[in-house]
Parts: sequence; C-alpha cells; structure tokens
Amino acid sequence: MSSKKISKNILSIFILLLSAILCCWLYFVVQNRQVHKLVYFWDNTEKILQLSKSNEILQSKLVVKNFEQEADLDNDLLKENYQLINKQLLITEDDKILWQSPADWQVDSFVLADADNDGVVDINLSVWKPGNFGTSQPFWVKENDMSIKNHFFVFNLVDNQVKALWQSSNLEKPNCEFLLADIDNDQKNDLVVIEGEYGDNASCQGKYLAIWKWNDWGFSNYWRSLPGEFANLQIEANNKQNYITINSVSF
Ligand SMILES: [Ca+2]
Ligand SMILES: [Ca+2]
Ligand SMILES: [Ca+2]
Repeated sequence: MSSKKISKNILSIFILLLSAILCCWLYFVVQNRQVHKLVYFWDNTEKILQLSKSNEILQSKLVVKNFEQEADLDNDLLKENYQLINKQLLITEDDKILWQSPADWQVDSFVLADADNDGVVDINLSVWKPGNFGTSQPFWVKENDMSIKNHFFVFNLVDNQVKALWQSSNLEKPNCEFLLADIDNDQKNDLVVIEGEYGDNASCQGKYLAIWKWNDWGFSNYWRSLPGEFANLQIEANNKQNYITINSVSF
C-alpha cells in the first residue's frame, strides 16, 4: 500500500471520527435544552428590567393573549365581541358585523388596552401583511415593498366604525408576542414584546424581550434584553407591581 493511500485512509478515518464527535455533541446540546420560566421586574433606580430571584409570584392578575373577548369600546352600552378566527379579527355587536380585518392580513394576536394612554381603550393588533404601510401609502413613496412583514397597528372603535390611530410600516424586528401593561409603575401602559427575526413564511423565533413606550407619534424602545430564546409572554401582578414572566431556553 502506498504512503499516499495510507494518508488518504487516515484522513477518512479522522473525518469520520470528527463527524461522530460532532453528532454526539449536537445530540447532547439538543437533549440538554432546558426551558426555564423567568420572572422580570422593573428596577426604577437602574432603569432596567431585572431578573427576579423568586420565581414564585402570587397571581392576583394575569394578562394573557386572548382569542375572544367582549368589551364596549364605543360606550354605546352594547358589548362588542372580538374574535380571532383563522388569523382574521372579527368584531361584532348585537350579531352585526362591525369590522373584519382585510383578507390579506394575518392577525397573530390582538390586545384590548390603552396603548397611547389617553384613557380610551384601543384595539392593538400584530399583523403580517404584504406592503410596507398600513391602509394608506404616503404619496411620496413610489414603490411599495410587497414582501410579507410584521406590523403593529392601533385602532379605535368610534360610532361602530374602526378607525386607525397608528400603523407601523414594516417592523425591523417582528413581534412574536406582545402585551400591554404598566411595567415601570408610572401609571401608563408599556408595550411589552418578544421580538424575533424574520424567518420563512411569516414565522417568528423569539430572540429579545423588549419594552416600548408611546411617545405621541409612535413607540420608542425603552429597554431590550440580550439575545436569547424567548416564548410564552405573560404578565402577573403582585402588590401593585407588574411582573413579566417568560419562558427562556438555556443549556
Ligand atoms: Ca359597543
Ligand atoms: Ca387609547
Ligand atoms: Ca409604564
């Protein structure tokens, strides 16, 4: 056997061994992925979200995502029904359809809460849709980006009509999940989101926990976590303090 052939065989064995080690390591990593429930609270001195040492928070209130909710947002003493069916939001009152989201929108979730803190409860939507804008394109924009991206829309219900209060263009980081609650105890709601990155087919992998604040013309980022793997955003309250609970993956 020539020395060239021996070297080739050694190289093949080395590559095989390396592949086997890599497979074992990958298997070990996947097997050891652990999902932890993390609890965060707002530290007003440091102005950051801190991880709570105690994971046991008494649940006096739980803010979670809803797929169906009743509320009288236009104050006509008749409750509207808000229902998310097949990624479409349907608003009915007294069995009459008041509004349904356009067919080319995929509504991930909705939250009824006062996003702009004007005392009026708003209809907040996380929407995947083609086109860079909301319902209207600014006249100075000649070409619209028709890829499907994530948007955050805020609407009001006035006299049985849905009116846009604020509509984002394509979000730089999609919101995989969102909720609204006062996190920093200033008596104003904050927008709490799990931000992700764009994947295939409007998928969203939660990568950051972030807090945004309404600033009269839109939302400004107030705080963002380091990158991680996040899911299942909820808000729990205890002793007039709101806590963010979230699932995070670690190894
Ligand atoms: Ca009503
Ligand atoms: Ca409002
Ligand atoms: Ca607040």
